[in-house]
Amino acid sequence: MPITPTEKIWMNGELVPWESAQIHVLTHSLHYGTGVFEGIRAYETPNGPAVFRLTEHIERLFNSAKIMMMDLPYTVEEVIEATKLVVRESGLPSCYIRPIAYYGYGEMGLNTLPCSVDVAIAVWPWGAYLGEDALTKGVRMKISTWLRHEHNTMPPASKTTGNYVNSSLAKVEALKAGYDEAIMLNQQGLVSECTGENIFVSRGGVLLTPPSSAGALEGITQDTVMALAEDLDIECHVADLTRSDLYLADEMFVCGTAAEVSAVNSVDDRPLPCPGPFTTALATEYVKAVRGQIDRYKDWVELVS
Ligand code: PPE
Repeated sequence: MPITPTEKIWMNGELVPWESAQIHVLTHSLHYGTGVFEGIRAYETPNGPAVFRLTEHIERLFNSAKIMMMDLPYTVEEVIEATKLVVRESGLPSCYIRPIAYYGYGEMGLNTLPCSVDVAIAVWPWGAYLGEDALTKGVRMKISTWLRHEHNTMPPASKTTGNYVNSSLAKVEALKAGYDEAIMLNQQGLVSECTGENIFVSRGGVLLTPPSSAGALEGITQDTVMALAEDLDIECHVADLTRSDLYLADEMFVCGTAAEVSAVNSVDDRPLPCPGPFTTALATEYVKAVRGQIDRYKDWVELVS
C-alpha cells in the first residue's frame, strides 16, 4: 500500500525531514533482516490523538530486541515519549506508527554484537489494511503452502524484520491466486496466524484463537478482542485449531493493529457466514475501545499531549 509522507521522522533522537530519513546501503539489518519493529495506531479522540496500547507495543519492541540480544540506546519511556512527539508533530488526528530498531552502518558479517543500534519512528495516514469493505463483505482466505516458522528456526515472538520474509511469501502467493490474505499452518499442521493478523474462529458458539506456541505473534489486538469478548459474555479460549476447524467455522475474523477486526467470507473457497454475529459485535466494540469510548479501557488510550 502506498505511503503518504508526513513532515518529520524521528531518527536516533532527532526529528528529521521525511526525505532526509535515509540509511546507507550497507546498513547491517538491510542485509540480514535483523531489525525489530512495531505497528501501532493512533486514533482521534475529543482530547486529540491517542495511541492505542502504546506502552504495550513499545514493551513488545523491547522484548523483540531482547530475543535478538539487541540493546536499544533508549529506555521504554524515552521511546514512548518519542512516539508521542512524532504523532504530535505530524498534526494528524489519526495515523499508523512504525517504530523500528536496526543494526546500523559500520560492521558486516553475521555477528551483530559489535553493531550500533539505530532507532527510528515514522507515522503516516493508513486506511483499512485489508480493504475498505473488509468488515462488511469480508476477505477471501487461502491456506498458504508456506508454513509458519518453527520456534527453533525463527522466534515468532520477536517482531523481527526477517521473520516477515515468510509472511511476504504467503501474502504474494495468496494474492496471485486471487485471494485477499493467507492463513499459515505450522510444522505440526495446526493453525498459526495470518501474514499480519491473528485469527479467531467460532465453533459451537465458542470463540477460539491459536496460542503463541502454534507460532502466532502474541497480538495486542488479539488480547484486546479477548477482553471485549469477555465483556460481551462471549466464551473465548486460546486453543489449537486444525484446518478442518477453519472450513467448518460458524464464522471467522482476523485482527491486528493495521487490519483492526476484519471479517472472513471464505477459506479455500469454502464460504463462511459473513460478517457473523461475534465479528460484528466485537468489531463494533473495538472501534469504541480504541477511541477511548469504553470507560474500563481508558488506560489503553494514551493521549499524545
Ligand atoms: N501476527 C503478525 C504476523 C503480525 O504481523 C501482526 C501485526 C499481528 C499478528 C497482530 O498483532 P497486533 O498488531 O499486536 O494485534 N502486524 C502489523 C504489521 C502489518 C504490516 O503490514 O506491516 C500491524 O498490524 O501493524
